[in-house]
Amino acid sequence: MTLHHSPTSPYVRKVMVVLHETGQLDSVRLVPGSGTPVAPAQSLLGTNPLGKVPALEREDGCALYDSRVICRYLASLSPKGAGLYPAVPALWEALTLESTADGILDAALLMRYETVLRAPPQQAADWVEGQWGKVTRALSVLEQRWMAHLEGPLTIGVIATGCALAYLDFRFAERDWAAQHPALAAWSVRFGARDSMRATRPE
Ligand code: GSH
Repeated sequence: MTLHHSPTSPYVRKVMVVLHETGQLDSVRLVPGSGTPVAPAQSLLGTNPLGKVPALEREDGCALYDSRVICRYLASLSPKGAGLYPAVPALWEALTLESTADGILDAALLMRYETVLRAPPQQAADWVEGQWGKVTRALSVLEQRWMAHLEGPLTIGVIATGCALAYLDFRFAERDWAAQHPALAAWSVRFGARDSMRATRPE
């Protein structure tokens, strides 16, 4: 299989962590696919018309895209992947946690694009702060409602949360989210020590 990849994409990192945790690293060839909405990677568009990484070309030539689809597919290929998607009703918990973490990433990425792709006079500060409001509300809910799940067995929701918090550290360190969310921050440090997270840390 071929994975269109970017070393700094947190969505790609979700996929890479799943590959590590399920022992499937050797089954995937990585090809560079970094791009932006204004400069998509041309090599990627034949696989994902949306121009986003991650995108996976399966052995049979079919394309899968969106990290949620790819992670679930890869987990289905390995006995070690079963626990990442527990049986219902726990499945709904894991998927909702993944959606919360991905929502943090969606808001954070919009903030990032606003500041790196637009000239300062075009940047909308209230819109950026509106995105950060989504992030901080979600962080509060993670800390109030989801710590037991995060401390439990590894699920796709746990992996997505680890990748989302690490992305905030990577791109928005100056916002110091950890100061307001100490329990979540302590969990993030512990989760970041896993081999799969250490091996996928962006430079
Ligand atoms: N929902 C998608 C997923 O979970 O895979 C989001 C993927 C995404 O936005 N990837 C970014 C990208 O490729 C890199 S972090 N952006 C290029 C673009 O939006 O054109």
